[in-house]
Formats: sequence, C-alpha cells, structure tokens
Amino acid sequence: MFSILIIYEAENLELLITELKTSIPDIDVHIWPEVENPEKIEAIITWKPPLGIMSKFPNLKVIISLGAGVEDILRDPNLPQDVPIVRIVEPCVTSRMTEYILLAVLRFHRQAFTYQRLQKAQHWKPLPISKTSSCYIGILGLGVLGTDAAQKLKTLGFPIRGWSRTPKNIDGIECFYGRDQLKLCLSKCRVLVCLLPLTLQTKGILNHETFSAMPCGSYLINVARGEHLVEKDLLEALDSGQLSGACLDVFSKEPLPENHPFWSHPQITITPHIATQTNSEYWTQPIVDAIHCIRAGQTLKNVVNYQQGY
Ligand code: NDP
Ligand code: OXD
Repeated sequence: MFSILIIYEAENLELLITELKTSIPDIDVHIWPEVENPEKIEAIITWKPPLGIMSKFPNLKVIISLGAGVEDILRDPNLPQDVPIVRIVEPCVTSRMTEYILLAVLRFHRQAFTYQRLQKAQHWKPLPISKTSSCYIGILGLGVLGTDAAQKLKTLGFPIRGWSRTPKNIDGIECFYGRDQLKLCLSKCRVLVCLLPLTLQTKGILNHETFSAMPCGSYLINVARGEHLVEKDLLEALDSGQLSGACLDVFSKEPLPENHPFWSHPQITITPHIATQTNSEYWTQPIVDAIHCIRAGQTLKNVVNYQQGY
C-alpha cells in the first residue's frame, strides 16, 4: 500500500480519487484532516496547505503541488527540506494560460476598450490600426508558461522581449536576465505580462519604477500573483496616463474585497484567478507519474528548488 493525503478544499474530489485508484490499485487515499496514522503518509497532494502541518508526517517522500505557484507550500516554517516538491506542469494548463494572455493582448492592441466606449455612445468612428510589428510585448518570467505565451505571440507577429533570472536563448525572442537588464527589457514594451513566481525577489516588482521604464500609455497584464503588484503604484500610473490600462487575474487578497477601487476602475479588467485552471481532469496523470517515479526511485520531473523559491 502507498498512502497519500490530499489537503485541498474542493467540493468534488471524487473524480480525482477514482482516477488515482484506477491508475495505482494499491493506493490508500486520505483526505485532510482525517488521518489516523500520520506516519503512514508517503505523499501529500495539496494547494495552500495550513501552515505548520508538513512536519507531522515523518515518512513523507514527496509533496505534489496542485498549482504551478508553490509559495503557499514553501511558506511553511516546518517544511522538511529533504522532501521534494513537485509542481503540476501540464500542456492544457499551459495552453489555457496562453489563450488568456492572447485575448488580453489583442483586446489592448485592437482597441477593444475604445470601441466599447464608442458603441455605448453610438458613435461610428473607425480608428487607425497600429502595426503589430511595433507592439513590443515584455514577458517577465520565461518558464513553462512565459515561454509558451512568448512563442504564440511571436507567431502573431508581435516582437517579444522576455526576462528571466538566468540567461536564455529562445529562437526569435529577445532575452534579458537579472535586475541589471530589467529596465532595458522594459524600454520598448507596450504590453507587460507578469508570469513570475512569487518570491522575495519578485514581490512588488510591478511598481512605479517598472511602469516608468515602459513607454507612456502601456498596458499591464498580471496573471502571476497579486503580491507582484504595488496596487497604489498601478492606480497612480493609470491616473497619470503612464499606463493606459491593466488586466488583472490575481490579487493580494482573493476574492477581491467588496468596494476595492479596482472593481469599478474604468481602465482595469478583472477576472477571478481563472487565467488558467488546474482541475482533476489535468491533475491525474502528473500525480500518477510523480508517484510512480518516487516508488521506482527514478528522477522526478518539475521539482521545485527550495533555495530559488520556485
Ligand atoms: P516557472 O517556474 O516555469 O518559470 C518561472 C520563470 O520566472 C523562470 O523563467 C524564472 O527564471 C523566472 N524568474 C524567477 N525568479 C526570477 C527573478 N528573481 N528575476 C527574473 N526572473 C525570475 O513557472 P511557470 O511559468 O510555471 O509559472 C509562473 C507563475 O505563474 C507561477 O509561479 C504562478 O504564480 C503563476 N500562475 C498563475 C496562474 C493563474 O491562473 N493566474 C496559473 C498558473 C500559474 P529562470 O528561467 O532563469 O529560472
Ligand atoms: C497556479 C494557479 O499557480 O492556479 O497553478 O494560480
């Protein structure tokens, strides 16, 4: 028997449990908080676990994150540092994120917001279409999601600038890395997409300085984490015209509190953390693969680096 514990508040875990039991017949599934023998648990599958619980499982061999971002797991001060954390990386999850980014970029590029206003005023007014080849798009984070978005945007003809922690060489993408090259990367970007993990280094990176390094009237798309954004700086940048708008899928506090100024801001588009969705349809295979690897003593894929925080 291989005992796993799912720590996830979702209404419907039935499908996932059935699929796991079909793929791994000798699996024993527990749902938090019902665990009689914590010493039996060998794998934890989770998303936003309660703080401090990870040290309760002395025979834990792997933690599988149901999300791509793992900051809520790494936040646990009692995390056993020798237990690998595997995050779900799945092609459909990646494609959905890219779809969201394409939609947001194209709405800005083809002036959808202006045409909405013109329609409301029943005003027939064709506007010039700006050149796709002049609309530089900056992507902060050239990982699984950032690279896919960069490549798809490139095929539409947008010039792409990407920024990462370590140097990269990606065909057709201008790659920048490290703090020293951030401003240079931003200097031409009419659209900025944030796809960074939330770490001590990236928290608050969408701030006044970043917005000021972009051309006046640029557009922000934040699909990473709410804490990347300094909210006050965004509101100021919109007021001053430095940014012409923002599309936000993630927020420091979710759900976004009632009466938050973002709700009614005419230049802000809000979605409720749905840029992509990981659900049981996509979870089973990566979870099964990770469990097989751990049981067979094989090298795990998509392992989080504790030191880097992602
Ligand atoms: P990856 O780990 O694959 O990629 C992270 C990228 O960020 C890498 O290119 C990395 O650089 C770069 N990076 C990390 N730290 C720094 C830094 N200090 N300076 C510059 N670049 C840095 O992550 P994913 O692409 O899978 O996911 C990115 C994030 O998207 C997740 O962490 C999560 O927060 C968010 N997300 C949001 C979802 C939503 O629905 N809104 C859904 C899924 C994810 P390097 O390549 O050099 O290591
Ligand atoms: C994730 C998310 O990190 O959905 O996977 O935000």
